[in-house]
Formats: sequence, structure tokens, C-alpha cells
Amino acid sequence: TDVAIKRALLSVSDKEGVVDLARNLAGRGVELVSTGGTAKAIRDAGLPVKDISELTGFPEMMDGRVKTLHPVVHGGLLAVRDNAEHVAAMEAHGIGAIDLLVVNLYPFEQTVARGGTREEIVENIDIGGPAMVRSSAKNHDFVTIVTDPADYAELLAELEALDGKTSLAFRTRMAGKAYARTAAYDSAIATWFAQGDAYTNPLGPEALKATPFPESMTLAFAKQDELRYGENPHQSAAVYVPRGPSAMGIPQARQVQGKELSYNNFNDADAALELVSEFAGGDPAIAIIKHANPCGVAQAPSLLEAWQQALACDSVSAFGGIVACNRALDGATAEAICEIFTEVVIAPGADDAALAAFSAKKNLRLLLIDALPQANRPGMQMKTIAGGMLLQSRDNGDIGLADLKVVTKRQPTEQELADCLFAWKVAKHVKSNAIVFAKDGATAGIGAGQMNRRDSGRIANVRAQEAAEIAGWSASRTQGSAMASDAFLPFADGIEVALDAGASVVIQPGGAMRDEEVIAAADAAGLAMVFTGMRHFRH
Ligand code: 93A
Repeated sequence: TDVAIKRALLSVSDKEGVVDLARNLAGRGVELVSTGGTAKAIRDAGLPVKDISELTGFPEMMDGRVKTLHPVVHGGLLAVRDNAEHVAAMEAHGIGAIDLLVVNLYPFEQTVARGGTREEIVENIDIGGPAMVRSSAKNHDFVTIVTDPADYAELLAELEALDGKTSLAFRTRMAGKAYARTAAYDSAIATWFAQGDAYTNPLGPEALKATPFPESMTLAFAKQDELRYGENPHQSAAVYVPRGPSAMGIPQARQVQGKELSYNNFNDADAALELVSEFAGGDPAIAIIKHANPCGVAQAPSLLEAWQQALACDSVSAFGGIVACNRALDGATAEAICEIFTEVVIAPGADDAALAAFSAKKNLRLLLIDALPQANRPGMQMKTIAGGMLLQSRDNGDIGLADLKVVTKRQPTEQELADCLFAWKVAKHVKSNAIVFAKDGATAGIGAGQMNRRDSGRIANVRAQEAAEIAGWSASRTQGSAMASDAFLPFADGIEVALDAGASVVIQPGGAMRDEEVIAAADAAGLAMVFTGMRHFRH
């Protein structure tokens, strides 16, 4: 099953290493055939090479769109060498066998990535290349296909070891790789059509609405980094990025210093970044994240105050936390952050004083991004389940003052409404069931991830009391706070949670069967309550 290489066709866009390969092949007495640019490169190196047009009897034409699409090429690649009929057809039509195909495709992905024009992108859809790749890979019993310059060395080692031949094992492996390449290539093309880039795709952004879940999704991502391990040391993990344009996020961040990012760092840093992005363009804001949940969030006139207020919410949990800011870091804030052990800090920039402060903490991972991701951008979220995958559009739901419906007799004050909206933004980023108390632009207590809403409320309350003890405050910051609940309060006892904590106003979606009872309980206690009409489950 070892097959001798007597004739090779080389047609590569990425010319790297092709001349050295050609030299080695020629030295072995392999006849070389090639397309325009590749033939020129080989000829310029003083090596003998035949033009493809000599084989086909046609010039390369139509801007190169038609150069190898010819029976003399595909017959040479597809003919089954030990099939008498195939051999007779080759003889009858003057088709010579091609034993080795070296092809890499027009740089479609790179053309999209560098923001090429629509014409450039379309012209970089390779037709003849993938056709030959697929022909050879199908006929791997006889033909060797190499699509990656990184595999030239192995090909030569194979020829060296097998006296000018390749093994079936090698050809089979390369054939599989070849189909993976053409699949990814077509997927990138399909993704470009589906993404509806307003500038380059004639379908515009409408294309995205038409195909919210492109079939090509699973092939639309490229591996960026292998991680040391996953959520736990016995799990493997990697970071993938879309092959097309993507939102700004942790994979796009520049790591200025610190240890390598772990899987959990990525996950937590993402949660932190998404949360502060809710405050883009607003006053300085900071979020501290632990295990993908915020343990303190604050917005204040200065970043330093925001840090102090966020930390005061739960300084115990903040140890080893992930910190994100909605603006560039300054020296005073950086120094304050350095006072406690912090795993990751992420911000859209840092001044020299901040960089100097962090540099003293060698292990702290500092990530800088060009801009915050847009909180209300469209996008997908995926989760695998046994036997399949769930895809949903991301939770980009956004409400403002105008969306709030006051349902109690007492109208909330302006300050209470501001606290409500702040608590609501944070609750959106807390795992369900989520209860968040907030006052004066800072979280006062956060309860996350409990199986019932009352427990989340209790935990938020206990945390707030502990924070008050640590800070030496006379009362917990939940006194006079807003309580946000990520989903409706199903029973009147939800109001008791608010009262226990001393909250004065409640923000929740509303829409429970017992809304009337819940409203009555709030009225009886003199609480104000607003409905958002929108839920923010997060699991
Ligand atoms: O435009 S094509 O789709 N039509 C073809 O017939 C064809 N044959 C090879 N592109 C075609 N190719 C591609 O040309 C190869 O896949 C390779 O990427 C490139 C090499 O061209 P050159 O040798 O002229 O630089």
C-alpha cells in the first residue's frame, strides 16, 4: 500500500516552504506541475516545472478562476490506479496520474479578517483548490494530499523513510486533515454570508436575523489558546474565537503582566467585564467577581471610591477576586486594589502610575482592552447538554426608568428609583435565584444561586450585616436600600425578606399569579415597588 510519488501538482497561495519542498521533490526525480504564481516561484529558484496550461491545453483564464478545473487534472487525481476501465480512460484521453497534490487555498479568512472589500472577499473564495483537495483526499488509496505547509517536513520524512513512497496511514491522515480544512473553509464562507457584515455583505445586518443559528456555527470558531486545564485539573480546555469579526472581550484583551490565565480566570473575567459594561459611559464603576458572581459592585464619582464601596459590600469574598472597571485605571485605585489579593484586573486602559503599582504584584494578571463590549449587542450563547447543544441569543435585555411600572400606593423617590435600576443591572449578572440589595450606587448585599428565592434574600441580608460589622457601621447598608429580584416574587413572603433587611423599595419583573398578594403586603408595610416586565434568569 506504499505508493511512489512520480508526479506532483503544486498550487499554493501561501508560498512558504514551497521552493524547498519542490527542490527536494525534484531531487528525487519527481516531475513538478504547477499553477501560475507557484510555477513562477519554483522556476525562479532554477528548478524544472511544467505549467498547468501545458497539461490542460487551456490558458489560466478569467482572473485565474479557471486554471485547474479540467478532466486532465481531476482525472489524474481521481483515477483508481488498479481499475482497468479507469486506466483505459486515462490512456484514451491522455491523462497522466498525479500522485501528490500540494495545495493551500486562497486566503479567504485572512481577507475577511483584514476588512477586505466585498469584491476582494468574493474573489478569495477558492473553487479549483478545494475541488482538487477533495478529489485527492477521496482517492487517498493512491494520492497524497498536503494542505498545510506545517506538514511538508513530515511528507519529506515519509519519502525519505520509504524510498520515495508514502504509506497508506500517512495518506489517510492527511486526507482527513484535508477534508477538515475544506469544511472549515466553506464554514468560514457560510459564516461570512450569515453574519451579514453591513460593509461587505450585500445582505447587510438583515442576514443575521434571517439565520440566527447558522448551521456552520460549530465550525465558525478557531482555537486561540490551549489552557493548562479546565474548571478542574483533570479537565482539558481551550479558548476559541470566532473566525469572523467578534465583540471585544477577554480573548481580545492584552495581558500586560501576571501568570497565565486559567479557564476559571477567563470565565470570571468575562463575568466581570460583562457586568461593568452595563455601566459604560456612566460614572466610574467597579465590579468584583468570585466564581462568576459579583460580590461587590459600585458606581461613584471616582474610581477609587467605587473600589472602596464595592469592596465594602463583601470584603471577605473579594479575597482572590476578579476586578473589572468601566474606565482606565489610575494609580490611586491600582494601589488600593493591590492592598488585597486579587487574581485578575481588567480595564479599558491604565495610566503609568497604575501600571507601576501593579508591577509590584508579579502574579496579578492585568488585562487591558481597547473598549468595553456593548452590553446590548446581539450574540449567541451556547451550552452543551448530553446528546446535543443548546443555543440561545444572549440576554441583552435592557430597561430604563421609562419601563418601570409603579404598582404600590407609595411612589418611589428619585433616589429609590436610581437604586432600583442599579440593583437591577447587578441582579441581571447574578446567578439565579438572585437577590440584590443596593443603595447610593453600591451593592449592600448579594444572594446568588440558591434553589429558592427566600434563601438568596437571607444570604444577601446576612452578608450585609457581616459587612457592617467588619466596617464598624452602626447599621447594615440594606437599611433604606432597593431590593432587586431577578424573577418575580411568587409569594408575599418575598416582601418579608425585603422588610427583614430594612429595604424601602423593591424592583422585580412582576407577573406572578399572586402579584395582588405581594403588592398588598408591600402596601401594608409602606414599601414602594416597581415592576420591570422583564426577567433575568442566569444559570
Ligand atoms: O480561482 S480558482 O478557484 N480556480 C482554479 O481553477 C484554481 N486552481 C487552483 N483557484 C484555483 N487554485 C488556487 O490557486 C489554489 O488553491 C491556490 O490557492 C492558488 C495558487 O495559485 P498560484 O499558483 O497562481 O499562485
